[in-house]
Amino acid sequence: MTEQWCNNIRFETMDITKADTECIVNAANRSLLGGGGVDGAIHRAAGPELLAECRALHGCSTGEAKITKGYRLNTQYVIHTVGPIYSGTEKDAVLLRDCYWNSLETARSYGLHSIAFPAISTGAYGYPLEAATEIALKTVAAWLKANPQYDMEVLMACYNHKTCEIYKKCWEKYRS
Ligand code: AR6
Repeated sequence: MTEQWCNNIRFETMDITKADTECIVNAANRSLLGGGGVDGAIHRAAGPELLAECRALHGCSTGEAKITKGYRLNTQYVIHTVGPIYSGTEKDAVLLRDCYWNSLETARSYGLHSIAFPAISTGAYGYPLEAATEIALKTVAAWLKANPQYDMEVLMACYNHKTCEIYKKCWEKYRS
């Protein structure tokens, strides 16, 4: 680990719809037509134009990412990714890793330099928070390390204090 990518990642207890990053990531479902949790909050805040653009995307496979504009959000773009529904198999971790990696790749392909993530799959999809956090942080760190020439700031938008504490604890463990 180098200082470089340590400085590019931060954690905040916040509602991701208030993030001021160039793009935010939505923990969507495969239809991309909205839902509850963070998906519902993003669609409510962005307004109906977001759903209209999502309709034209014809869904998204688990682990993949698709981008739309941000409409009434502060952010320019929303990257929609679909986390795995937790099943307790090894495939879960691979698919969750793909969500983070492919979202970062999408952001880079649009020339974006800041991104906010929610804790993908840890709500309705039932992924245990500690295990999901470890994958999130390791994947983001690996991506930043693999792209040293590309400036990317990553915000982990933790919906509540407990989530934020788990992220910070996991980060400290990973750093040492
Ligand atoms: N800002 C940041 N984090 C949030 C917010 C918010 N406004 N709201 C919830 N969270 P979930 P999933 C956290 O269920 O598990 C939807 O119906 C929440 O505390 O939103 O990937 C989709 O349409 C949790 O830690 O997403 C899918 O059908 C995390 O976001 C399904 O849920 C993810 O919880 C996706 O399930």
